[in-house]
Amino acid sequence: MELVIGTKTWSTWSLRPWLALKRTGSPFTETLVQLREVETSTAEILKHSPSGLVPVLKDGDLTIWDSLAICEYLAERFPDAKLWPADPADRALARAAASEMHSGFASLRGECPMDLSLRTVAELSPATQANIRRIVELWSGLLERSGGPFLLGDWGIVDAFFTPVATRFRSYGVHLSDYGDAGEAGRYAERLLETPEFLDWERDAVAA
Ligand SMILES: N[C@@H](CCC(=O)N[C@@H](CS)C(=O)NCC(=O)O)C(=O)O
Repeated sequence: MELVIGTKTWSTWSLRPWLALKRTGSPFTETLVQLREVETSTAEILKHSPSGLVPVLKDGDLTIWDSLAICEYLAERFPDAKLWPADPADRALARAAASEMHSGFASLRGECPMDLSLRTVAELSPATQANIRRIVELWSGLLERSGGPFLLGDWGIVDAFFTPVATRFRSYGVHLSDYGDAGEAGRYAERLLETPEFLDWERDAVAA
């Protein structure tokens, strides 16, 4: 299997399936495309990706070009990794939360792009503040239901989807207690940044 990803400091969409694939324990080839290189990025990505975007997973003849579709494929290909919860209701909630991240929170994504090397305190727009309040509400509700430590109990794809959000909160000095968090959401964000898989990704990003 080959996973084509973008620059580790910035590529949130690449981080998600990379974490999931690492979790499976299956060996894979990682192909890194440097993003934001005006002369080369687009052409390099198009060598691998019909959509012109990374990440892309290649498995034999198969090419999958979207982060959520890649994660779904990994969950089916590696059932022992339990990347989605076993319980149907929990699985539906995990999918709803991951999908909300995949298609939503545009203001937060636009205003606070992932940059693992950045530490600042940002003035956030009302729309971004509303996104953060919704994330706190979502995380708190799921953590209360599951009892943690991750959103639906054990770490899974839904947690991979929110890991870039946790890096944004750290980079932009966001304190979740200012957005309705009684403590659990903030502790969850810290937990996401302490998984061995994320620490490996971050080490590679810093070394690059
Ligand atoms: N919906 C896609 C979004 C992928 C995406 O936007 N990828 C960005 C990098 S994080 C990209 O390839 N941008 C092209 C570029 O920067 O040249 C997914 O979930 O995989």
